[in-house]
Amino acid sequence: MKIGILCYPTYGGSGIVATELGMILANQGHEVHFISSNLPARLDMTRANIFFHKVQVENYPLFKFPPYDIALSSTIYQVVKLYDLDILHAHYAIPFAYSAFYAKQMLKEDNKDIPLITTLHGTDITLVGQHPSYNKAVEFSINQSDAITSVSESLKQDTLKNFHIKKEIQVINNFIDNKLFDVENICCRDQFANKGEKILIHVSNLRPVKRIQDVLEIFKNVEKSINSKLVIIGEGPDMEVINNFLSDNPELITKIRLLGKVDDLQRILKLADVFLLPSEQESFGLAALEAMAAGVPVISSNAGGIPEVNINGKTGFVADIGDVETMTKYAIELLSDEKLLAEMKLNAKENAELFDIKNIIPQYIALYNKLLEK
Ligand code: GMT
Repeated sequence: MKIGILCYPTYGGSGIVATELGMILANQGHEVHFISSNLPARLDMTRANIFFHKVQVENYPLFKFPPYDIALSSTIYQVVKLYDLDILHAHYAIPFAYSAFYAKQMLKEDNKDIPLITTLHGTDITLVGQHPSYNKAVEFSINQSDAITSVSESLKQDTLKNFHIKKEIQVINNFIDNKLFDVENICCRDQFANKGEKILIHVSNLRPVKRIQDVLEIFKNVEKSINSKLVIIGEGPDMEVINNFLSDNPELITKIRLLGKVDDLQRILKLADVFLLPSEQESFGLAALEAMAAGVPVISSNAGGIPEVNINGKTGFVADIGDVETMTKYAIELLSDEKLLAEMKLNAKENAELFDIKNIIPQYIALYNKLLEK
């Protein structure tokens, strides 16, 4: 198959899922064309069968806002025509499903009908897509897609609640390549924690929905009774929240390590004892799945699709959004009971196997084939 993947190039979950999916499809011999505003962060261009097409946005003095969505639809049109693509797969409704719809209309003038799959990732439905500036256009472009997938059951229900969707939404969960987490732990634990100290970790784009303040408060409470360190990976607007917290709690400065964006996430995750994800909203929680694949139990909120990934009492613990007290209690309980910790580490790893790439990719391929047979 010749597949066009439309996605964000950044470290956000939707871009990562799109990139990993494309690379696996390319490994399997499919020709995969990424269309994005920049080279996707994890895309390995040295692999066979991978193409990248950058959306060029032409500026003009008249434009206050260069029309990206028009440039995107023109790029999709050109790439489909030039490379004779079979299928388009949009990751995130805004603007990909919208621009792909217009590209499809343009292609009809050339007698080319190409099926479009839209995968909903979360914030396109629960946050940005709700805004009156986007709401109707999002609903329209979802309905115009030939197939719709959602990364969790919870997101499917949110979509049905918030929009008038006229088509079936198929849940295809996010996935992980568990093999990548089998790497030997070359990274030294003693670089992050002293002997006998536990390591709590949080990985995110540090946006307000991640509730960084809760991460910090949980750690502050836990640290009072458990010798521990907190590692935070990622960059984003709420770095300011962290800096404010540290200036109010200077005694914790040496206890909290800020690593920014890292390339070898797996190795660092493997050092941790507990992953914290107290998010306000989370359609799936890919970061929690990555932690589990590294054998790290998760203490999370019950937002969106998280409880579908983090099983309360088995792979970690789940509490209400904002319930810092209960999350602290769970963290202390887990970190002070070696037997429970070891058990939950194993359960976390085992549960991550269910979301392994080998179980999920065939679902996308079956969907592509179904659309192509039509
Ligand atoms: O978490 C973010 O803010 C980024 C966002 C994205 O679209 O890149 O993540 C969403 O998609 C991920 C991949 O499907 C999910 O794992 C995240 O839970 C989801 N984020 C939210 O719903 C807030």
